[in-house]
Amino acid sequence: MATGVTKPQLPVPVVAMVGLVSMAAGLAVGHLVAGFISPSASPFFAVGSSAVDLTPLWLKDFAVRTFGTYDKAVLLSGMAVVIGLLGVLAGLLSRRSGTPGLILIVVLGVIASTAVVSRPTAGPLDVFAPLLALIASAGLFVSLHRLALLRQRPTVDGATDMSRRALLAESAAAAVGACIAAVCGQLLAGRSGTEASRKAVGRIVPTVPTPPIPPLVDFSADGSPTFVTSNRDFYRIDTNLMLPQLRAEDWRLRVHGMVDRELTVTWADLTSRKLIERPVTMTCVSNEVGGPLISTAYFTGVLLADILKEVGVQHRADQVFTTSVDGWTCGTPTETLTDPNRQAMLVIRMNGEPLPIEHGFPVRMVVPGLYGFVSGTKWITDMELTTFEAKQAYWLQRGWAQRAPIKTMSRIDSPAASGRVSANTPITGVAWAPTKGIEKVEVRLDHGQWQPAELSTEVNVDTWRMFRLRGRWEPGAHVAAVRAIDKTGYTQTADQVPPIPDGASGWHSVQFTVL
Ligand SMILES: Nc1nc2c(c(=O)[nH]1)N[C@H]1C(S)=C(S)[C@@H](COP(=O)(O)O)O[C@H]1N2
Ligand SMILES: [Mo]
Repeated sequence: MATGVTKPQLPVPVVAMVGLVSMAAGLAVGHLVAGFISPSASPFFAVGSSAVDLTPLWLKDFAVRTFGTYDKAVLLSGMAVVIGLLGVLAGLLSRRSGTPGLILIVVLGVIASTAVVSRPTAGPLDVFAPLLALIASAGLFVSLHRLALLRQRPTVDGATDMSRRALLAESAAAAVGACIAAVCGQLLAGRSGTEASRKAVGRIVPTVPTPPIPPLVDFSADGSPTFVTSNRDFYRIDTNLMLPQLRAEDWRLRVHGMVDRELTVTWADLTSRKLIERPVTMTCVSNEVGGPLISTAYFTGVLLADILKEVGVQHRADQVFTTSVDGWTCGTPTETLTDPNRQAMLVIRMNGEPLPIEHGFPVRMVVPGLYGFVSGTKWITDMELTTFEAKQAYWLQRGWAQRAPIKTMSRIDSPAASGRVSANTPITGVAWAPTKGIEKVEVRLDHGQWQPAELSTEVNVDTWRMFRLRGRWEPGAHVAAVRAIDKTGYTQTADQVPPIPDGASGWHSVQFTVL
């Protein structure tokens, strides 16, 4: 077909590079500007956070199941690849004229700006980060594209070579500049002084001395978890791509809504109150049968029952609706938090040190017996007494349950799945039924009789308990299953229930081979 070819087509590698470099430079500029304004204004992270919030249930479930706690790294890398490809696409659309690529960049810039301004914590200045990102990206694209066209123009002298060199030089400079900008943005975002504030908190001593850990609380020598999970190994689940930065001295908790007297708690106020310390087992509703999302720590804090008594809860307020500094929300039954036997806490210390930032520094909630998504608000800043009818929390809006007590469950830790062990290797693991307590654990080998396992010392009913079954197993392949019986008399059933909407259940079993 003979159309009058007026403009030459730019080569694919050239336009791909132009698009990619422009896109990367824009994102980096946005990240740098966000470093000055607020880390959550970074277009890259804002788009990622919006993606997390918009992720459909099945996909989130798949991501956690497949990538576990690496799901964030996977999301961020995936985003980087997709954005890179969009940059390449902007280039490929612009082999003749730069207009289509420019339009794509503007559209993406508008999407990123929308993501930034619709973050729950967005400030009025935040929009400048994506806006300057858009200007940088579009400007660079136009400029590089013009150089590329110049380079293409047929000339007899050395002009082609010169514009080729100019194009390469400008692209390289932009790429290097982008890297520097991104790194600087990252450094600026981390300069908030939160870690310094955490160090400065110093020693927090419980008002009420903690009983020492009794002997024989675990069978870790035989492969069960240790009774206390170190802060480093404690599972972590949240929607945050960047950790919220909140200094203890800036922290405030407003307790309001259906109360007789509103209250604002400061760090100094909180730490001058009666501080109790006790071990609590926490677990995530997303934990699969046999999964790792369960840990135990000594938590120090103020009883929520005391605070709620002080504000005077009105009787219709059946929900305590808490919000963290990044806008995540959580709904907890009021009756659970006011129950004096429950010992729900505002926590400031974990295993003897100030809360690690990723576990909610400076203050979080811990409620024995409830899954984290309905009780464990980290970086907590707001507590509203309201009704379940009036307000829906983050995960409830996404299809998870409104009320979610932790189910009685057990897990085999040793032998490991498909493990190859010697004939006298004990079968050990952990069982939990927070607020109820574990009465008995039974293990079954090769679909035989259920046999009672030995139990570790109970520390309190809110913590997990280890089990161990000793024996001599025949050489060859075996399958072991476990079930727990709690102190209400309930025995775990074989029904395999998936985590959605209120927690997985079913017997955990492992196959292993005796050598
Ligand atoms: N601010 C905030 N708090 C949160 C979450 C969150 O996404 N954001 N996730 C909750 C969930 S689902 C769980 S299981 C617990 C996990 O606490 P951890 O990370 O300290 O183990 O925190 C809860 N608190
Ligand atoms: Mo969770």
